[in-house]
Amino acid sequence: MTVHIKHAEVIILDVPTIRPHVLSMATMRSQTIVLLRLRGADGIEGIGEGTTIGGLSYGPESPESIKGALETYILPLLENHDISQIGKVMEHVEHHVSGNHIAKCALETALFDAAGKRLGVPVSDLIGGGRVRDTLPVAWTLASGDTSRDIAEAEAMLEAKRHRIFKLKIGKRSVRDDVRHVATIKKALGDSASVRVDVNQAWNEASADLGMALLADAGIDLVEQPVPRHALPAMMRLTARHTIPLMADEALNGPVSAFAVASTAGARVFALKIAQSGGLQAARDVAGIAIAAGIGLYGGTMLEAGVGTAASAHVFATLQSLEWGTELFGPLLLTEEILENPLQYSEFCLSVPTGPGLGVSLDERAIARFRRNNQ
Ligand code: MUC
Ligand code: MG
Repeated sequence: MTVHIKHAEVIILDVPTIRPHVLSMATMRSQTIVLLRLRGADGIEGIGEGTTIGGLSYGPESPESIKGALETYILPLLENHDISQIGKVMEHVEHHVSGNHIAKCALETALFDAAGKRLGVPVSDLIGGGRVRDTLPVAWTLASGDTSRDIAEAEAMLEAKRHRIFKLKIGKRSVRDDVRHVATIKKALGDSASVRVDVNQAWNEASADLGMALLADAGIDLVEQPVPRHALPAMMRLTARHTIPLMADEALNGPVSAFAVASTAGARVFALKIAQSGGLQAARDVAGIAIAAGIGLYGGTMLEAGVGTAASAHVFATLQSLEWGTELFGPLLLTEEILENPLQYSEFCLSVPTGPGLGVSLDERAIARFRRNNQ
């Protein structure tokens, strides 16, 4: 059956965070979520999310550009197309729109959600060979900007059995000050937790050399994107010089960049993100390159709310190897839930939803409450 679009709407929500989230390039006090609601002529609605971090400070797309790209360029391309044919639609969009990976991810998520609902199966059944796991280990980011507050937060998470992997955001202070902060936290938590850092591109190669050596001595397990995204030669040299694994994040923007990093041995681990990759299928292609190259996988986030988090979970559930776990905690950083039934976190893991499509539905009252004025 051919399905045409009946109605499409792009909504921007601003939802406060439970505490300031301090990254090297921005301090978040709220998260801006872009939702796409796509209704077909068969009455089935697919929902997608395209979310970034810190306005334009993380990457080249902003919430406003994601909304604009969808409304002005991408959605008009779908007119007269059969939106149940996800591969064909995405190929058509790719042909006419370059870049804009987060906007494309929002679209593909909505198409997969609708397709799953139409077929009565979860999105994970439509990707790769289907799911190989029902739960995903979830890390928590300690980024309050204060060492003792971070330790108290981590201890509470361990006690509640919510997280035992902690990612620390560094790169704002001097390398030695940052390492002191990280080492103090690792010492307090001991072997009960895996402690990792994300530098969000803040170091040059010399700082990264110093930082990685000191972090390895402090018992840290992983260093994420220490140098700028385009510094592939530096990533290659750092990976070769240090036993502490370097994880690529911002350097990965879909399969072509993943191949560039893999073929230059620029990382030992990939942070896999559906938004940064340009969609669910592209993320799976990035994972395929990592697996072929012997690179470890970690399920990353753009701190999406429930929709994007569920979409990521469906993809990550299909991966045979996910040895570094995931960081799908986005909804837990927000003061309010936007789903009717929140995603379930227990025993240090997220349960991958089992209902048709993404297996989530929006809480309309929350959407009305957090919707940006005039959007
Ligand atoms: C990033 O750079 O990985 C993921 C977790 C978090 O706290 O920030 C993000 C973005
Ligand atoms: Mg990162």
